[in-house]
Amino acid sequence: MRVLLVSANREQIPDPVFPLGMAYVAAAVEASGHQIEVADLCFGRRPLQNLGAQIVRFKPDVIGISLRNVDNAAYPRTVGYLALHRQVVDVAHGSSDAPVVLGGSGFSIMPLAHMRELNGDWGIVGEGERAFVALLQALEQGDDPATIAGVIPGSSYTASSTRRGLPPEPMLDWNEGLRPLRAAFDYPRYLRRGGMGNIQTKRGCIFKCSYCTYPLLEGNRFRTRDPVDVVDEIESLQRDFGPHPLFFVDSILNFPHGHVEAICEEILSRGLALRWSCYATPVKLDRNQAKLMARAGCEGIELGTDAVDDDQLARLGKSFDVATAERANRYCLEAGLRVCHSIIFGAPGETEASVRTTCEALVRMRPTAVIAMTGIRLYPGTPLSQSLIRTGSLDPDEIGLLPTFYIDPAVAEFLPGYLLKQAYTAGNWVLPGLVPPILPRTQRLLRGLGISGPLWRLFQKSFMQRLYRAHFKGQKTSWGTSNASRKVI
Ligand code: B12
Ligand code: SF4
Repeated sequence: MRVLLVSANREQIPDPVFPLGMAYVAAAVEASGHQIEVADLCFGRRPLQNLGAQIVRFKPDVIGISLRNVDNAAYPRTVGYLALHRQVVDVAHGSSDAPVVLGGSGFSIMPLAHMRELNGDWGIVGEGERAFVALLQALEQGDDPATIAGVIPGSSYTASSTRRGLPPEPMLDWNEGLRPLRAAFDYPRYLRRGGMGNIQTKRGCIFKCSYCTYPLLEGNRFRTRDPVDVVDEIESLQRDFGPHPLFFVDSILNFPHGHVEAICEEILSRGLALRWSCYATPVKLDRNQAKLMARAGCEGIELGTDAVDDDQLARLGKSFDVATAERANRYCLEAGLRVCHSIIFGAPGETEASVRTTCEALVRMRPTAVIAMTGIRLYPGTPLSQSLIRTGSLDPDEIGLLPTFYIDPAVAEFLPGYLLKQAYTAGNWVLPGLVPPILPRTQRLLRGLGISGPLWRLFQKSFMQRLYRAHFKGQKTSWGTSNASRKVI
């Protein structure tokens, strides 16, 4: 079959992100003998016109569309991507009769709402490598794709026939050795535009943080990849595209204990000079781990700390306490790693006192940077949403494509002013929903100077204070729709 895969993401803040998930799906589709083309809409001025022309020329039998982001999950300056996604699907339908299959992380968080809003013919929830290939096979053979695990039908679905045999296991088996088909994309363009190369060493997360979608998207157990295979891929990336910074896209790279250690040892044994960064948990982050990561080229980690107050950590379902977070922070700084803490203010139970406790601890810990969210974007199926629904505080219909945020009423008024003051005084904070982290023109300037990798590692107090004093109202900060309508509970 002729299969066109479309990556709809045009967001370039904080940097353009290479569509790794779609590159995995492309590899699986090509390996199963289909003819593929990709349309990556990230760059260029006329993505929709180009897409239409490509569809007319290529005449695909099936069009798969990857929807990565729903919105920027930031309050109150929310940016949504639904309008762009609608245009992309409309172009696909308008240029061809081929069935449109929706997938990707953004889609998978709210598949039914996306199917309703975007009029897809089929949707694939979760990992696409196996389910999409099985769907193509079913379409080719006239079987009913709706019986495949992970596949959901669109509104025009009428059962045609019944598939024989068991549905395939929807999860990828790393032992198959599948590698993302980067060659089908303009990977170097992402690097030129300041993006990082990306690589995945495992899927899943065993933790149960109250608001988090990652276990829902990737599964609630870790499926780790052979460290030798990971470093083989890293080595070929650096050879094929020249030295460039990498981001490990794992939910958390440093857990389970031993996995990142094995990857670092392999990097060191091959003498690779790398620059990389990752998400990490304070859990079991010890001195040795921090030192080893630094020696293997880690230049910064983003710790999912969320709060530095024991009661608040417990309420957020975190699996560590303040002492562990402070120790992890210290070990990383001692090892020469830059540390950015992700913090969420306004979760249930937050009080002015707990906000102050977290802020004071962050001053004491002297991290490189802090990314602080005001309120929590609610997603279906997370422990937090389920508990708010159980207690009658939230109607399930309120969680949708137009974001609903939870901010504890006890701090709703207090937070914005207080956080802005904290950020201004500290000079190393990003407040994504209150102050745009970076304006596109500044980003272009920095990237034009050859600066890549996470920008938070470069924060200077004087620059950040100028940023906070500037007037942002009305400025376009992203490719999405600014101030997408939203609700707060
Ligand atoms: C790593 C990461 C980042 C890194 C990326 C670094 C890099 N260079 O790669 C950074 C920090 C830059 C980042 C930024 C942002 N991110 Co982010 N990120 C992630 C994370 C943890 C992993 C993404 C990833 O690469 N996964 C690995 C690949 C292999 O998986 P995948 O993309 O899901 O693809 C699989 C399936 O989805 C499916 N699939 C994908 N495409 C297709 C297509 C078809 C046709 C089919 C059938 C299937 C299919 O099959 C794939 C293979 O199994 C996810 C959370 C998660 N666990 O998924 C959030 C996530 C994608 N991010 C999210 C968001 C919101 C953002 C930001 C908007 C945040 C912000 N305010 O700045 C920005 C946007 C940046 C941009 N330019 O788009 C959200 C998106 C959903 C939402 N809420 O809108 C997620 C899901 C986290 C969440 N909150 O739930 N992110
Ligand atoms: S916040 Fe991090 S540790 Fe917690 S469930 Fe999500 S990915 Fe896992």
